[in-house]
Amino acid sequence: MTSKVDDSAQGSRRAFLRGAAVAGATAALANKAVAQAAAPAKPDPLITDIQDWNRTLGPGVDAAPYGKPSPFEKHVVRRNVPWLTADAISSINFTPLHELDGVITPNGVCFERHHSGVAEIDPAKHRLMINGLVDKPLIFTMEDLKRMPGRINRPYFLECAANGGMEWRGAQLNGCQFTHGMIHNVWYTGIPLKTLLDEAGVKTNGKWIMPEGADSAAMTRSIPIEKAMKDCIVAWGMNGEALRAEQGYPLRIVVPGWEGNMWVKWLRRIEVGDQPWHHREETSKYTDLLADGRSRRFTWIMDAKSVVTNPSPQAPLRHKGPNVLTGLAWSGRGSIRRVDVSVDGGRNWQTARIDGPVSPLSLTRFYVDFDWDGRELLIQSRAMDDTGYVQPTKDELRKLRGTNSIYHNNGIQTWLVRGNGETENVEIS
Ligand SMILES: Nc1nc2c(c(=O)[nH]1)N[C@H]1C(S)=C(S)[C@@H](COP(=O)(O)O)O[C@H]1N2
Ligand SMILES: [Mo]
Repeated sequence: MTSKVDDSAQGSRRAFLRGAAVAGATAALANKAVAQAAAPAKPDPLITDIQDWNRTLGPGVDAAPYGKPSPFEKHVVRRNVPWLTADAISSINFTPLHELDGVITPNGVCFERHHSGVAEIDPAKHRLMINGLVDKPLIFTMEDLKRMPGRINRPYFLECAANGGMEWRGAQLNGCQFTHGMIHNVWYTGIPLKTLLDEAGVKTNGKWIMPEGADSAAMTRSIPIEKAMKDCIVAWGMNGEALRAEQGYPLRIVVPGWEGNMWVKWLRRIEVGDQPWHHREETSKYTDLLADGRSRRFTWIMDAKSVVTNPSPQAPLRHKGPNVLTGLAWSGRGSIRRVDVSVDGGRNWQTARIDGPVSPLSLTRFYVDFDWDGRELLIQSRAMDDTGYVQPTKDELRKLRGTNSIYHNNGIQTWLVRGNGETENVEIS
């Protein structure tokens, strides 16, 4: 069920290909994939014989008061890259993008990033304080927040700024789970931050906010007041239920379209100030070191990006004939307007079919239906958002930013599909 690269990201094969070296991969995808994918009916014991599950009683409703995935779906799990973080507490794992479909990330497989592990907080003892440059400092209980008029629900992606960071200098990790899996897309339930700030009354010199976490990292970031007032949410719900502990239970701040680090979990305090605080996470970390030694700072917005999730190294092509290629696209600046796909390393492009909701600052699902004749493919996808921004190649990105950075890599990904269907992370130069 799983491929050989599925359980580990250790394989650090680097493959650099010249576009011209892949013979014959110039044809566009044949878009006539509705030919028969199933075998013609012939005697098959799995359809003619009665199976065990067909004749015995199964467990009743008391077996699982809170449901879990089928035991046959054990491979659909978050995974980590062993060499990436030194210990399990300051840690990161990755969403299994190649095992998912649609646009919503199920709560149990949302990637996690913790700087000092998961805080366990009794919601009855949790408080949110708003202080600093406000007329009236306030302290909210969880119950205060939950009964507040003006509650909203919104779907947003959260992408860590370091997503793809290991790929800045070349193709490295074999699987979109590892190259692109520091992202999840969730429906949040909560109260607009503006509602709380208005209740506290932000003073005219209040220009920045600083959310603070109740974990032992006490994560803090500076956010401009315009963003706080525009669309930030103080959220207690994800995908219809309470936040998972890993995602900040009982409360986190949602900062749509902006880098994941700012989405403080276990949110306990929001201070209003007249300037940014210049804390660790916006000075030594989450700044983009350029080739000349200068750093870009306050690079909050996640630019448009996409990835083909199937086929990909953990999900090789298994059959010739009709197939469906699929992937995800997103932009921190707005909605995805179009996704193009190439199978010949970027020489020819065709527009993918977008299916499902296209919601701003949220993942968008795309498909290309195609017939695979067994030839080698160099698969790429390129997202365009409604500001007209087009996802750059990795080389274009490196020309601007050099190779020192680990953050904000939104370059085009290439997968090499070999004749036997095995798929590898490569780069074309
Ligand atoms: N309190 C707190 N908030 C935090 C962090 C943390 O370590 N502590 N990590 C940040 C980082 S770097 C990211 S990318 C996101 C990850 O959110 P997730 O664990 O829901 O995927 O949370 C952010 N918020
Ligand atoms: Mo992050």
